[in-house]
Amino acid sequence: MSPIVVTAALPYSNDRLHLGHLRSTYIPADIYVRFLRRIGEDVIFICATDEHGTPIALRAEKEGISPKELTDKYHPLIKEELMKMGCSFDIFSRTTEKIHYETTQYFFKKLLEKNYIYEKEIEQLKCPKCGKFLPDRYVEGICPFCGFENARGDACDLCGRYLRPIDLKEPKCAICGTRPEIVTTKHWFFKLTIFQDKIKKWLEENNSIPQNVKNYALNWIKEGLRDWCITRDLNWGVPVPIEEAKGKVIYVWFDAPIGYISSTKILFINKGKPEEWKKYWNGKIIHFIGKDIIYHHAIFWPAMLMGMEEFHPPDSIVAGEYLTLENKKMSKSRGWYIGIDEYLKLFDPDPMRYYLTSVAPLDKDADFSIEDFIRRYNDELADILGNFIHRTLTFIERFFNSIVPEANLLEEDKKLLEKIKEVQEISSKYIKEFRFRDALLEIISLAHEGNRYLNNSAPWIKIKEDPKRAATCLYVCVQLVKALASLLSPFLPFTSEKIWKILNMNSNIHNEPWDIASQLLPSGHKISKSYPLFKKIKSDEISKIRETLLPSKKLEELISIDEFKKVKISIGKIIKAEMIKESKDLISLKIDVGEYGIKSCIAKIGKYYKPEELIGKKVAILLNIQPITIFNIKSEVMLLAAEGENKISLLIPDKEVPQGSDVK
Ligand code: B3M
Ligand code: ZN
Repeated sequence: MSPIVVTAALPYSNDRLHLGHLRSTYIPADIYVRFLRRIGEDVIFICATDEHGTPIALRAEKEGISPKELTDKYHPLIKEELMKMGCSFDIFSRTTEKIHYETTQYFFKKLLEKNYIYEKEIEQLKCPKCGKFLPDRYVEGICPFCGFENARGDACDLCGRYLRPIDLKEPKCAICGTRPEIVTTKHWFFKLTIFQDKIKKWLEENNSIPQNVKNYALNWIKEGLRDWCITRDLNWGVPVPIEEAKGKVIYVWFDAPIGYISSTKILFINKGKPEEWKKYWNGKIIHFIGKDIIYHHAIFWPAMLMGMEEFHPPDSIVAGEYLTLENKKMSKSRGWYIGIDEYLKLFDPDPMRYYLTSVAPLDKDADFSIEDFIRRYNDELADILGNFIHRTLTFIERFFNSIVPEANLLEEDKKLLEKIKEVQEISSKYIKEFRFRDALLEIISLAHEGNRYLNNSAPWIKIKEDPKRAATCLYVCVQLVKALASLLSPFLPFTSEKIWKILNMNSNIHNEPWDIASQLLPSGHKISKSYPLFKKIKSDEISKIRETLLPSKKLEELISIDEFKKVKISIGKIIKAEMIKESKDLISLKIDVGEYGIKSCIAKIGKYYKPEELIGKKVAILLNIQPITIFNIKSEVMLLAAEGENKISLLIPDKEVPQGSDVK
């Protein structure tokens, strides 16, 4: 049995985490590890906070504190909220540990000795106003690949590509907004290019790397890799361990993944076995990450490991796709997200673990909506799972004095008991394939079947006419309850412990072998008192939940009714529409606004509407706006539209009204 290291991406220690992080990375990783432990694998689960780099330096600078003060503040908060969600790390360390610095410098020196690192004069951005170099996130601008307007100097959030600050179009200093100038300095580069073929081969031949990760990475390789600048002019980070590089630090994306190794070292130093970490890094390595950092884990990191020679590239990289909130992209800066701490004020961890796992497969985007969360909490957790368990156990309490009754199994009973074993096997197969949703649905199907069986067998009626049949039914049901407690343990660890306790099992379910699910509870076993596991959410509680969880947009300034009356909005009919050729997405319109006349209008909707489909539409327009001229065409009115995520929708009256109708 080969030892296994499972890692979860190291969160930057500059902010609290939200549901998106849980969904993409931490819950899947935790499910996987809890499962491996139960099947008896020798696994360690590693995480830490990532404490270097411009995300930290920048935020500290904005708050007027030192980077270390900032990370000291967030490390314990992040650790606590992940632990509260049930993440069962063996260690949650920090990249500011001494061992981490030493390990990172060791990597640098060894790769330098092997000639995989070389130095080169390069052009860099410097802010003339701040007088500072602008590495990575110190610059913002337009992505040269996809045109995304808020790309950062190290990566584009939209297309996921890794960037250099000088690649950005229209760069701006992130601190003061000044346009930076270009200067030359010396930096150190990792020869990524010579690993290109090796990485390609490794990706193509490795069947346990999920397809989404492979596709992204192989596409980037097709575009061609570039050598990678791994030093920065910054005073926060691991110092470059050579004399000529005084004052420079190692790039955060070089040191962060090494954090997986340094944290493993610390784990075993703490256990008093300082050499033991090697055994694990010679075993299987599985990284859980969010999709935005595939490049770093599937390209940079394997190349570093290959270059070191004493390590091998990861065995798998599991990347969770994005989670939207009410169908809009989550964004910390715009305040549109649900923090873990906010969620935990209202609910236990398990309902969220359940929702985030079952909402969509990990390699597909998913959405969190409060309505859906409450519906699934009530319908699936309370009505199906919770109810089945509670009913079974209270019937046993009531009719059989809390003692598991004797059974005379008929064919249908045996069939249902066999189902336990099937689910135990298939869910195990799915978890091994990182198909956590499929596994969970299989397990929950046991509760569905249990409910159906319980309703059909109606032991509360049978207890009078055919008590033996009632006994058999409840015997079968309690076996399902036990199976559920066991099989759910990776997914809903707290609920599973509760059920295990109610079943009056003395052991810790998390230490029991996976196949205990199908070992039958003997007749005569006494159970403890049951209680409802999930309290149903009532409809009058919903608005409070919404208010607590969902950020609401703050209105800056209120206006009076008289001010609003100055605004003239009317309905107009589009009678002419053509693309403005010189532009990418501007459409020139003529709009008939009844008694207000025919108005010209330029609308930036070419990405979403074709000119021909606009003709004849009645739309809302703002009439009394100051006219402007674009491409020599006058625009007298403004087209009103609702703006969604990558979507624009014109406002069209619900009932037929003549053009020129006022909107009030
Ligand atoms: N600190 C977090 C992120 O970019 C980054 C992960 C490091 S994993 C080695 O989301
Ligand atoms: Zn500046």
